[in-house]
Amino acid sequence: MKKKFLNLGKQPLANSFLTRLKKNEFFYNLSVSFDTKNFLVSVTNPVNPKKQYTNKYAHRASESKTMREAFKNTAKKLTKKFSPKLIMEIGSNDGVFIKNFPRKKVIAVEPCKNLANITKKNFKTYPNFWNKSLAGKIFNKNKKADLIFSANTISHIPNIKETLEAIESSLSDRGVLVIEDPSLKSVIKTNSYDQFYDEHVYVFSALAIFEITKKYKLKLFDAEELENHGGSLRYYISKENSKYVKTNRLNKIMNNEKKNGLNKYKTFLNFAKRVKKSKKDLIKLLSSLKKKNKKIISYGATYKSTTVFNYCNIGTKYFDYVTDTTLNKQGKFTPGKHIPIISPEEGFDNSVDFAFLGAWNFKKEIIKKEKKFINKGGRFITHVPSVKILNKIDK
Ligand code: JHZ
Repeated sequence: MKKKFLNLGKQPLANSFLTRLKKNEFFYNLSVSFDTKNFLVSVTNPVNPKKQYTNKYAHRASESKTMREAFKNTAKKLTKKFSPKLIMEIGSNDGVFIKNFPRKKVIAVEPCKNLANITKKNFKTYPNFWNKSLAGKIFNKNKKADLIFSANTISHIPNIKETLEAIESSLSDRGVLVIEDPSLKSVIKTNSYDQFYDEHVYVFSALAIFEITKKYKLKLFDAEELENHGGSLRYYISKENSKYVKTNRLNKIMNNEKKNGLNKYKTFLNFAKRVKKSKKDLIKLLSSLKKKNKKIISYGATYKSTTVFNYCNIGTKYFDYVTDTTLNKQGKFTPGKHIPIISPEEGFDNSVDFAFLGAWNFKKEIIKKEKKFINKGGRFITHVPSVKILNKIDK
């Protein structure tokens, strides 16, 4: 049974960066539920994917050095581990993962046409949503995938039943599905409620993935904790009759999730209380800095920030602007709260006193890069795991 535990209010689409301010912006009600039967945590009423994954999709996975390196290492590791002859990526974005493989071995699936256009120059790319009909078009009896990879995508597809059925029918007998998504344990532990937005239909745990894959002739046999995006899990899934057996590493992760109460509704109710406190604390801190006439900006026009800004109702009253390195976000306005987005070259200068870490998941990379700002007395603000001004030596 699905039980609601968190209400994040009226939200725009996290990706709907505006070129000009329009009156009829789309909003939906963002609430999050826990399924007591299969432990799945999901957005209660998901938005239609056709509204989200358009030819104007903003996120470029290649934008951070951290992720470019992470995908390169993952490609190496999976090649060594599974020697795949045919690889498919679901949600290939700008090709940051597949570019590490010989082009003949790769099939890319990417519904956002602007992104599919990037990879189609070098890789067989299907500019479609992943579903059974597409799986039938790509694969047949003699052609199956040995490796299906999907990072930060399976959690984005509302119809998990069809997604997994289509994957099961596309895997070779020795084939492995490897997926990566932000981990529920990290979200709960670090109070990063901004991992909930329209695209993050699910925030998975190993407990939930174990239950759900079982239903569709698949088997979760291993998992691995990752630092990506503030704490993610990589899941290794095979056909139910494969040679793979459940690893100790997976058992440990699942036991640890139970210890952290990820199978109990009460855990999520407590989390919701902490989220309310985080909102209060952030408004209090920003207000006090504004009273002292400090200039505050936000660093990284993330989708996550859309949740924070709209849930906390904070906009241009506090932030002069947001800086972001992504070209197609610059010159636009943030969804819902309409804060202007400009390039760091233009906006991250000596006039800035405080920068809110919208991209807190790249805190290490950013702090390393912005030493000059910190040495000159500038300070970063974060809300993860709790609202605070980072001191000079915070890492
Ligand atoms: P980023 C997106 O989430 C959306 P977001 C998506 N739904 C998802 O699941 C995750 O990615 C994986 C900028 N930046 O991707 C670049 C700087 O400006 O971590 C990006 O716009 N300077 C697919 O949007 C943003 O920050 C920098 O130095 O919540 C990071 O966005 C760095 C490192 C980044 O999260």
